[in-house]
Amino acid sequence: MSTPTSQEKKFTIKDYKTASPRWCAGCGDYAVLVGLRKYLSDQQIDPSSMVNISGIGCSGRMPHYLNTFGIHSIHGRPIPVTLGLALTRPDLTLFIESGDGDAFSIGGNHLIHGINKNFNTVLVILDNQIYGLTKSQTSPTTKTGVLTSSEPTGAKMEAVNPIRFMLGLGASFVASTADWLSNHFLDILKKAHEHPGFAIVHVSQRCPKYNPGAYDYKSSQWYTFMEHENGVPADQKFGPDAQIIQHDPSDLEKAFHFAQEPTKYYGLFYQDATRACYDAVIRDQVAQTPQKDRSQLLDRFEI
Ligand SMILES: Cc1ncc(C[n+]2csc(CCOP(=O)(O)OP(=O)(O)O)c2C)c(N)n1
Ligand code: SF4
Ligand SMILES: [Mg+2]
Repeated sequence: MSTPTSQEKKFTIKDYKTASPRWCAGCGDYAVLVGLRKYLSDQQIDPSSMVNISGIGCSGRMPHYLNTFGIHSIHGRPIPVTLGLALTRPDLTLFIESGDGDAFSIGGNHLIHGINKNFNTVLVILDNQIYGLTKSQTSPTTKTGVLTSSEPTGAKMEAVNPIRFMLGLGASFVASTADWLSNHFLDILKKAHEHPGFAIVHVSQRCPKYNPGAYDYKSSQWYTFMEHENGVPADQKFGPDAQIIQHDPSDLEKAFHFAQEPTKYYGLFYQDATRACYDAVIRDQVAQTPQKDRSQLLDRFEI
């Protein structure tokens, strides 16, 4: 996918804008929204050929602020809603915006099957390590000891490791970035969009209102960029201060290794672009089954 020059651009960032967002001041969701609008304009995605699908949460408001088609669906359910679209409308660009609660709590079941079916979409998970919209309950990624409204004496359990979890489920694409790494976010999004299958972009997202200590976005000592010729470069703005290592995204064992380290890694953990995609498989099957034979497919079953 080559990026159009400014003379070739039909859609400007303004074309992707709608209502003014209603997030708290300093919320990382703003940066993600700006990044998404910039990406769509960079790639000249026709707003009428795109659907943004979300669940419920502060993150779930994202489709309201993008001038594309959008579905603000049910808590935890953006993945099955998107699968329906992927099966029937392969001509559309489908992006999902989900939260840590939406993706790993109530939507955890659907995440298993989205990953397993490997259908074509980009899933952006905005992880602020808290339930933001419902005012500060512990989420699966809340760190031990953080004071939340459901555990006012501090979260008791060890947080779910989202990268390890998704690699363990067999995801064909897992990348990690942060809302304040604007260039890196765009590079990761492009790589995810080019991926044939279920591409997961995990975003460290600031929630100054209910989880201000989750990410120290002012320093870069605690994270490391993973670079590779088949991955994405470190963010140039932060690269000089941050650690950078080489990681081949085809190496699943190393991906697990980095996912488990206490250091936070940003970059492409893993990609396998050779796997079958459920939506394409089903469409092929339908195309190869003559209309007259379709009604007989169930004849061998006693139902
Ligand atoms: C079926 C159902 N259960 C619970 C809720 C209440 N609820 C709304 S958003 C939310 C958590 C959202 O957390 P997260 O996905 O992390 O999003 P954030 O607000 O942090 O972006 C919950 C529990 C709901 N709306 N629907
Ligand atoms: S509660 Fe947190 S995630 Fe929600 S809008 Fe406010 S800062 Fe953003
Ligand atoms: Mg959250």
